[in-house]
Amino acid sequence: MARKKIALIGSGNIGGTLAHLAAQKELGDVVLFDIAEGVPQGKALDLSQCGPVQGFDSKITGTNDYADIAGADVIIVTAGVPRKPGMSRDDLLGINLKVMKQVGEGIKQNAPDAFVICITNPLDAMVWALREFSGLPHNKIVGMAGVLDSARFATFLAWEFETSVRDVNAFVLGGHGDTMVPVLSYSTVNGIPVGDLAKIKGVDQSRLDEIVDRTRKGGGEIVGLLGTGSAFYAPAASAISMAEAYLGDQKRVLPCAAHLSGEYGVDGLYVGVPAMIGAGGIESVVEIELSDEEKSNLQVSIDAVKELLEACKGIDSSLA
Ligand code: A3D
Repeated sequence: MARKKIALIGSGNIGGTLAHLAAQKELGDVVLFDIAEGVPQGKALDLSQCGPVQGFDSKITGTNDYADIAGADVIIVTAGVPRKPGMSRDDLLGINLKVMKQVGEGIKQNAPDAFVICITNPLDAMVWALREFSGLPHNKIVGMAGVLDSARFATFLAWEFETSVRDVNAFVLGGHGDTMVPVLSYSTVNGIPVGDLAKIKGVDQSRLDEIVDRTRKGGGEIVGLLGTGSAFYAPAASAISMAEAYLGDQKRVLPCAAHLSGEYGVDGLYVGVPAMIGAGGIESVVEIELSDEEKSNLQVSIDAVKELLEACKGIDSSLA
């Protein structure tokens, strides 16, 4: 059987880490793409030289030509620019929207059968725009945010309860950003609801609220510490778990920005919800019962996503 092909559009911090993880796990051969000349080629060469040390045979190449992504099974998109001081949200939206247009056309022409995972921010709008520009079926394009946000939530809960992260199942819904909805009612430690464990361990509600708040601001905390750039190790690991779910037909239920057509009362938007990923891409969206408070928090998040889409339509009339 031929090796799988993983194309990474954007060879920056996340792109490089994705390439390393994909090669280490031998998910397939890896193509790093970027508009910056030399960067994907240099990273590919460096990463290829990990092979003899780490014992992997994945072939890693770098390119500035979309033709080289032809036949990719999975594409992970991180192309774009981060928000810089003085740049408004709309400025960033305008720049990354143009990037999504180029990337969408590149995918449409060269790898229309791929499963595409978008990471570029603002995530919920960019994944929607990428779908519009590429014309791929909705089930073949998904946004990565929920796996990362849930991992952050799980990390903080494990630290609080002094338990292994492996036993924590934490749940985050909604858009990526301050409006995300960490759902305590579906978060457990080896099946024990977090609320029950908190009572046993004497952790009060205000402490749980602090953990929820830290999760919401998890990306910003890292940006503040790094001084330049944003998180990349955990975002890359999260996207790789989604790629593995697709390539291995694992039928994993993962929180991700999936296209909704009626689920959760939403039509035509990408919103962070639990979805099953298997060989068919996003095979189904799982609609869970939410409390009134969780529902209204999710609605705030959905409204924020809607606002972003309206801004996109104002910038690029072909999306209206
Ligand atoms: P960075 O290291 O700046 O890499 C971005 C790469 O994109 C650079 O190498 C650029 O040269 C390249 N690029 C720019 N324009 C184009 C283009 N038109 N075509 C192809 N490549 C291009 O950033 P990063 O890797 O740290 O982050 C990438 C994106 O992920 C950013 O938008 C971040 O905001 C976003 N991000 C999202 C999450 C989520 O959880 C959703 C988490 C962390 C980062």
